[in-house]
Amino acid sequence: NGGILEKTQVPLKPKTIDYQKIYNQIADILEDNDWDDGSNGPVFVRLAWHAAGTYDKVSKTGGSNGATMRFSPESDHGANAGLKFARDKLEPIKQKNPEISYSDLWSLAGVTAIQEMGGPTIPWIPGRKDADAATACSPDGRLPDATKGPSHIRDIFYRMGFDDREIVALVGAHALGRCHPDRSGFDGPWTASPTMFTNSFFTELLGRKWVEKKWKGPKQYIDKETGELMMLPADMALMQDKNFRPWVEKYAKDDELFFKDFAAAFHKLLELGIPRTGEEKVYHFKKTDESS
Ligand code: ZEM
Repeated sequence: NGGILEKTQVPLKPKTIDYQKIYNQIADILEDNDWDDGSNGPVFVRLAWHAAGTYDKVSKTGGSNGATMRFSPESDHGANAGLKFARDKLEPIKQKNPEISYSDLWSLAGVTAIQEMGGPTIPWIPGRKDADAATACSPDGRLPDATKGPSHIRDIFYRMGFDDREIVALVGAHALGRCHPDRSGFDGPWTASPTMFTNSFFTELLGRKWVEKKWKGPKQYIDKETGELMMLPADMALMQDKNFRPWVEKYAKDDELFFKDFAAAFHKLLELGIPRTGEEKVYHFKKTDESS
């Protein structure tokens, strides 16, 4: 046929996005923070988690698809207090890379932060689509309440489809960051190295004596020795519950096991509610200190 193809027959090449490049750009702004222990990493992890942790496996609603936290009322849910800071920090990266959805960007920011702070490689799959209106917002009350105990924690995480082992692994992310009185009302970091992803949440939880903090704020614990570290009632529940506690002990002893379980559970969290065929390319990003 002379090799002539009608223009319309030329298959449209889907625009490929260089996600490693966007990962590197996020890595570049992680330390663009001169107050919060010097890192945006922890709040990026919290953003990715709160975007995804609204999933309900029965109604198949919620989850990171849609990036509905951009809209009121979800942006104003008490649990999401302070996350505007993280969304605004990521906005210049969205402007530079308009082809990535907000929902992919937020989940990628969580993965980048964990890896760059020394955590495990988290397999990541793109393809989340942004919702265009607030009608898709998740209802309030789907994220865990820090003042509550084991049965509440199980209600919340079983609704997403996690088991006890995965719950304990996920909360190990509290090695990172801190509580802010103007966000959650609680105060202080869980560990002495809040910008390093380690198993120290578990070693601190088991290794210190925790006493109730005497203050006007919400009930929380501080370590008796220095008073500088904290635990939420929900964190203490992991140590007190007979089915959670064995995992706390295992992760405190074995950081490799924790890294492996955390990577799998965090990947699963970011996939909740995303339509997949099973044919998608899975990305494993290079940490910036390995890519040069
Ligand atoms: Zn958190 N988390 N979280 N969490 N979280 C806070 C901060 C951070 C709970 C919770 O109430 C709170 C998971 C599970 C649970 C992070 C990651 C993950 C804060 C403090 C509270 C109150 C917010 C503030 O004041 O800034 C409860 C009750 C949980 C389950 C029982 C899971 C799962 C996470 C990720 C996998 C991170 C990284 C932070 C630190 C944020 C920052 O800005 O430093």
